[in-house]
Amino acid sequence: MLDTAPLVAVIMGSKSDWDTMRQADELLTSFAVPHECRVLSAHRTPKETAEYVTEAESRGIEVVIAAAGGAAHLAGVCAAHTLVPVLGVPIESAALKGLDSLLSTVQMPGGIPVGTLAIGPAGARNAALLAIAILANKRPELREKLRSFRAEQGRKVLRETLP
Ligand code: RP5
Repeated sequence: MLDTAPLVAVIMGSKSDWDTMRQADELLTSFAVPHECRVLSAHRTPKETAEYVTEAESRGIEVVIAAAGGAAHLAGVCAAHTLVPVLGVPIESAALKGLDSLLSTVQMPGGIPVGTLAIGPAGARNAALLAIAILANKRPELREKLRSFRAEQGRKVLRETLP
């Protein structure tokens, strides 16, 4: 985590989500995007979650990434309390492999949007990249880093050899 006011808030419903969400943390760190990560639950800490998200914009947060598994209402609850874009990451649950989390996160009734990413680690990585892309709209240096990231990713694919 970087020592400046955070632009991105990464929150997750349980510490058990960290194995997945550390991938978002690592990507944001590699792009030098100031961010903070913490556990907040829509059902276990409803008051603190509402307070945190309500205050996010005034603290300078520009994107909220919210990850949860099972009856994953965290991202929707966050979106209800802020105008800042909320990106939802459905955590892969043990019982239903994250299909429950996906549907709970993606099926927001019209009016309160959540930008939902893929289930699990791919969703965590893409949430970070999408947050970076949102920030990059107004930050040319970040846009250049994103361009380099994509170029290097492509070069890596082209370097692949098969047995
Ligand atoms: C959700 O319940 C969390 O986001 C987590 O994915 C799931 C299980 O939580 P734990 O029982 O592992 O704390 O709230």
